[in-house]
Amino acid sequence: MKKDTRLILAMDVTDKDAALDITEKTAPYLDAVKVGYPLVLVAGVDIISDLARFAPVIADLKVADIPNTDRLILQQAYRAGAEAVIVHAFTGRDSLESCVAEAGIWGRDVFAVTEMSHPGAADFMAAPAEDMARMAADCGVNGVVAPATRPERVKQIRDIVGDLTIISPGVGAQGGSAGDTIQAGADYVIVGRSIYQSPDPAAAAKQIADEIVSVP
Ligand code: NUP
Repeated sequence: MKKDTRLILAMDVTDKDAALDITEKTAPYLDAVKVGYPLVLVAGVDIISDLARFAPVIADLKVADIPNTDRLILQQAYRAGAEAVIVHAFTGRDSLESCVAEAGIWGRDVFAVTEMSHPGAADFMAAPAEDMARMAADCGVNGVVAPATRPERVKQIRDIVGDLTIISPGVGAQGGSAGDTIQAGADYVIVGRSIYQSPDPAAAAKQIADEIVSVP
């Protein structure tokens, strides 16, 4: 994945034509586009290759199953053209190792979620997040997903994962700031609603990309 604008669009629009249109218009400001269940369930898995015409695709499937099922899911995502797949770390080492092995076969990436960005993540995920980040790094994932809503956690997770890639959702609609998140050590921010719900998504994406560039 190139590291140019450091902006990843979360494409959760549930109308296929609108999703493709917005992705095309914002593509000059993106390093990747992330697609998850809302759009895949509407448009089918082929939406991955459709979006890949505009930017590398991260399949946010938050894979969380036994090792064999995880492997089968990742296979389908990579076969469809995903550059990377997001998986959950909480399922443990064997599941994560299975994902890393499958990614290796395809020469693609896998990112592990260690702590989510919404308030409810504090209920169960925050306490073991550092252990999960350590394990994920140890398993050989390419990177982790860390919350832009808590830049101090991004900083702590950066200390744990060293130079692995950190991608951070939670900017804009969830209250996080792109600049603060990049400053805290994230490589990329993931932004959805603040871009795709804007009357001018390209201008919104450009504004965030400009904010990122201006981080010292
Ligand atoms: O911890 C996470 N928080 C989060 O928001 C992990 C995620 N993968 N996401 C996803 O990022 C979420 O599912 C959505 O696709 C995107 C954020 O979108 P928005 O809040 O900017 O609209």
